[in-house]
Amino acid sequence: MKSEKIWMDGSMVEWDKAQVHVLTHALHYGSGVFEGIRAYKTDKGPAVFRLKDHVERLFNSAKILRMEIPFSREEISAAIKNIVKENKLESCYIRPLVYRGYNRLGLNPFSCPVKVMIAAWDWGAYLGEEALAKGVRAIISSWQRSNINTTSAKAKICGNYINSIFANMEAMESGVEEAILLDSNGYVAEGPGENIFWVKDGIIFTPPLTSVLEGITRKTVIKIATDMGYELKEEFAARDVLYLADEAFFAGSAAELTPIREIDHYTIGKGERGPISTKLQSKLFDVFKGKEKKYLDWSDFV
Ligand code: PPE
Repeated sequence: MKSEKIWMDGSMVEWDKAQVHVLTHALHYGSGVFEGIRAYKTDKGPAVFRLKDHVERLFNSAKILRMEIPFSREEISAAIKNIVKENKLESCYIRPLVYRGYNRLGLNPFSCPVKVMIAAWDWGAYLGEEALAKGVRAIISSWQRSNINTTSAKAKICGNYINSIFANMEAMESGVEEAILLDSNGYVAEGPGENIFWVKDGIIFTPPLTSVLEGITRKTVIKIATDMGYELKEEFAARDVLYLADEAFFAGSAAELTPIREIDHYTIGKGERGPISTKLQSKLFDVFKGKEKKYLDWSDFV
């Protein structure tokens, strides 16, 4: 994982020189917020998918963590496009991070400067190339999604991801590709870095936003599925609803649309990418790649 330049606080820095002090507040306490965005190769060059929505969520996350970003939305958007251009990437993953830098330690973050960095690199399929076609195996994590009064699910806060990392490590140690977290009431919440959907009798379901990240891919799937004529419901569900689902899939910027073929050793549907997942995935990739006129507003050409 490497490209040439990283944008740091307004300037382009050589990849290897993009470093911070070891007493950076965010390194000790997770006091930062981030985004994960993809740019796709199109006929008209790389296009950043739903840039405006990602930048808006970055500013909302920063607001929740009481950080004033020292750049405007326009400046951050321009920097995101620039980092793709500067690294000559055709398609890539983009990672903006806003974090409390170095001044003094102690929990009070307010004296630490708010720093911003944006990196971009070539990142293939999140859960492996095969995963997109064949689906992944998952387990219900023994770690539960952080309670809504433990941290903010609306904000993509660095520190939140320890919860996700516990779930990820458990999945890795269990020999499966991904975890599914339940919320503190016991209902299905999301993956460590993805929202979750399932299909039963032709209807598509996803949990309400209470304790999960308001995913931009989730929003996209809901819109295109509805436009395709599918019925889509937001519902709290127990784990056994997933076991008996006809299909299930993860959705996220990194994970795109990854089918789930097995959960806790229960085969989901036929144990392969299901028919509705296939249709949605194919449509979604067309939309990502700017091939669907109707949704071209979502593509921001570099
Ligand atoms: N839930 C969580 C907890 C989450 O981290 C993500 C994104 C989503 C849902 C889906 O959101 P969206 O990307 O807006 O559709 N996870 C990011 C980080 C993954 C990582 O491993 O790093 C991502 O997909 O970029």
